[in-house]
Amino acid sequence: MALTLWYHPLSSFCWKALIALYEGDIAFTHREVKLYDPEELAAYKKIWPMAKLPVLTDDERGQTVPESTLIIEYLARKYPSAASLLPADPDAARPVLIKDRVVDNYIHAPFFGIVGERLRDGPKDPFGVEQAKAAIARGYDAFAPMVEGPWAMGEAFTLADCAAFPALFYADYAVKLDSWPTLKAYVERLKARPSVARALKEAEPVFHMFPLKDG
Ligand SMILES: N[C@@H](CCC(=O)N[C@@H](CS)C(=O)NCC(=O)O)C(=O)O
Repeated sequence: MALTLWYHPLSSFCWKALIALYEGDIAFTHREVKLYDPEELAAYKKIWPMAKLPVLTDDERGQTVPESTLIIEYLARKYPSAASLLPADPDAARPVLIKDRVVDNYIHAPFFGIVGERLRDGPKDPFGVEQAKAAIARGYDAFAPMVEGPWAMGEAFTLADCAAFPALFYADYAVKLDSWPTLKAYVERLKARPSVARALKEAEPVFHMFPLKDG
């Protein structure tokens, strides 16, 4: 098979890429990477020196594509079944990319700060965690009015939705979405989407490893 997704089933950014692959019904090989295994980490760094998941490799075209947003852009450009995830016209693509950036930079990134603090062996940083929670709340405030219809762009399911689901699903463990009812309802709609439900189902066997699962 030409495409391989280097991933981990618990990884939120990998869910983003998986949702896009499932949306486009694109055949690929799952290649799980355990970054906590020194040997796997060393081998993976040869593929992507930043050692972040996911990466998509395309053996037929000789391409290595890191970064979840770029992976989805690649799928949208190369696979007609995924084309609607990111419009070809740059002016039409820009609002999708803006929403993707808002979610990744202002919700997903501060959430990762909280996970990092929880996993760290060194001194704890409750002030940093509170700051990250406040940043997530500001991200929710900014993103909520950007959800235009059933999906972020209205009727079309796009890259912005692929990005939003993992960010909102996981951030909800740090800052409950209850005070943002439109986002909460959006997450429920996303959960019912077959591509999202499939990524969630695949994560079930490893979800016990998620450090914030019990609050
Ligand atoms: N900007 C990257 C972020 C990727 C990322 O942070 N992935 C996490 C997993 S969800 C990771 O690989 N973490 C491992 C580490 O930081 O050591 C993307 O969009 O793909």
